[in-house]
Amino acid sequence: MKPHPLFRGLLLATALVASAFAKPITVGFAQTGAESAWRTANTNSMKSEAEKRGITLKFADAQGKQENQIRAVSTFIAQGVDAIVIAPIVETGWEPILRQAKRAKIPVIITDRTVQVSDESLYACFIGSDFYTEGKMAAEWLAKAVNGQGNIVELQGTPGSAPANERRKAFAENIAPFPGLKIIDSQSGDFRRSGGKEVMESLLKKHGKAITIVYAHNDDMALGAIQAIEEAGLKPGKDILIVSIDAIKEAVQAVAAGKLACTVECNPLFGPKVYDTIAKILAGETVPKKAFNKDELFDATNAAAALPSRQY
Ligand code: GYE
Repeated sequence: MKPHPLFRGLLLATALVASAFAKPITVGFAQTGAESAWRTANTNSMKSEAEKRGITLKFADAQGKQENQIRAVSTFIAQGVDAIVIAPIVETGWEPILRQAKRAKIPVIITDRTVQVSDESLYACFIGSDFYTEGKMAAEWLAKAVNGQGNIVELQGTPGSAPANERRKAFAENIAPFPGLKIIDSQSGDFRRSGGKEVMESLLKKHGKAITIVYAHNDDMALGAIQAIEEAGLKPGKDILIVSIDAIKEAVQAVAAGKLACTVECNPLFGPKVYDTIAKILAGETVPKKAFNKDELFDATNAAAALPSRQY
């Protein structure tokens, strides 16, 4: 039976009053830094969604240093924020500060990168991508595209970070069945465009034409490597095939232009999901311990068509 219109009006008014009186919340966000276009998109998603929802966001840029992140979390605890969000630069070293947050009864949401802790109750939940699956998708796509043959150089992300660890492991394990595919060198470009370019320059000097494939742990390093390859007088996409991860718009453009062979998506736009989850936790609801975003892959077959709707 439909409720009487008057009753419906009353319900609506009650809901409005309740939301107007709901205490605005404060969230502390310890971000890694601003190393890549992926990171900028992630920061924007967290900031703009907080603004939309009237949430006070205390934002700390750790400039790539874990000690800065730990200090920021410690300040958030002292300020008594309602929830803390961390995008952990590296996987280890988090237990003491997480224990402090737990003692202060402030829920911690780990986003983007996972942590290694002996006690999973030290954080409320994880929201981000499945880095192992991304590395596996890149390896499987590559093995097929090059028929299991080639000399690979790997551009690693930040040492000790979950995406570098997982993307490295997944790729190695999934090219293992192809003895003709070899990783001849592997170095870190720290997820930066400048890092990818510098490392690629030195790898080209060291290995010359032996390199037939580049596997970059993110698009920024792949785009830097493309610059280095072009400056060395070689053709990306022809002389050297490049695969990477993130699917930032510029990389999907490079795929459409034939310079980048494929990019596996890693969606950074999870601000809405983070705040939905915080609202549930603060309301006493249980949330899944780990929630992974669904990611796809862009290559020559779908990059151009995907471009108009890419949001980062
Ligand atoms: O792939 C890279 C960024 O942690 C998933 O960090 C993130 C990675 C992303 O700098 O571009």
